[in-house]
Amino acid sequence: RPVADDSTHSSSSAPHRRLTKVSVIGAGNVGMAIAQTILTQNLADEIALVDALPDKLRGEALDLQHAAAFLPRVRIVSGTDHAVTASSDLVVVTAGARQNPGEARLSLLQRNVELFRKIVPPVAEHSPDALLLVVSNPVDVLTYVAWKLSGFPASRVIGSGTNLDSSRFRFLVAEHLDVNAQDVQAYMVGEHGDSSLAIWSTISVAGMPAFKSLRDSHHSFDEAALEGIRRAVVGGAYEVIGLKGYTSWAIGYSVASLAASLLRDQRRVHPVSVLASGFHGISDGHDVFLSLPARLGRGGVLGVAELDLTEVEAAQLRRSAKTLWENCQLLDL
Ligand code: 6V0
Repeated sequence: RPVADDSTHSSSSAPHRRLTKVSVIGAGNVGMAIAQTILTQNLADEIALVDALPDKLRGEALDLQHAAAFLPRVRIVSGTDHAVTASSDLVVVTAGARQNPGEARLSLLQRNVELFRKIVPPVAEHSPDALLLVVSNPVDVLTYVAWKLSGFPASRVIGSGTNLDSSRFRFLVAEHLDVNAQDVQAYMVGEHGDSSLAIWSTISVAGMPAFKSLRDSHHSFDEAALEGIRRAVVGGAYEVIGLKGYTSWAIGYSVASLAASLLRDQRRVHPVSVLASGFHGISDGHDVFLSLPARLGRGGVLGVAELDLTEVEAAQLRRSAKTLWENCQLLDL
């Protein structure tokens, strides 16, 4: 791929912009929503798709290519071999085994570990400088697995974590207050899913800390409303899966927003799954990944913000970290 030239060029040999390549592993509902959002937001010059099912993969790739007349010029390649991902800047992993009826969570997890064993080492070998973004569930444990299997520094291995939960949180707070969700700051942190933590003190609207004044002045912003919002955030994914069978659009936009911050060095803060040992009293010896607000740029995780948590919130975070760490210890890695 062309690399930016030095400054000695003439006008007839203008330097090429370095091309950006994003690979998506797993061309299922989630992988394709991510690919199409990245495509329409013009975040990549080349998109590589990998799946284990060759016909479905070729169908998805062709379907996207047929939209070429309506989109920025993007090269779309696909293959069952990870060689198509070579020299990626960002690799998004969405491949995952589905839970069999009656199957224990740990057994599903171990099957996904076996899947990651086939995916992560070749991906890391083909793109040794890439950023690795894990979306497959359980995302926090699988981000740890991807970190171990890739040999990458922790700053380049990120789980999509509670970025999506936080977006649902912002949407529900915005609905409640009748404002635009883009003006609402509100973080969910911790484990993605059932035990994720809503940090009420982080709510601000248009930069104004909102929680205390809302509680003082807004009679409908009481305990019941808070619990209703938290439960709606946590139950959001189950509701969508119950209604349409899977979730796709929101995770597509959520991951595209992470891709934009990473690839364009935006240094925006996102709640994503990062190596959390040492934060909020999480034991230094426990290498767990869970979501904390992290500043993302071209180098990956550039910094992690220390939240001003209450003791109850910090204790909840440590409990999640302990459970995640125990799960990681049970894995045959
Ligand atoms: P899906 O539609 O079953 O897609 C999974 C795809 O992975 C399929 O096309 C498979 O063929 C493919 N696949 C299986 N094995 C391999 C392999 N070895 N190499 C390459 N591809 C392979 O599932 P869906 O797209 O709905 O979900 C994917 C994953 O994302 C699941 O683990 C979900 O639980 C997870 N999600 C995570 C979210 C988050 O916020 N982190 C949100 C939504 C879904």
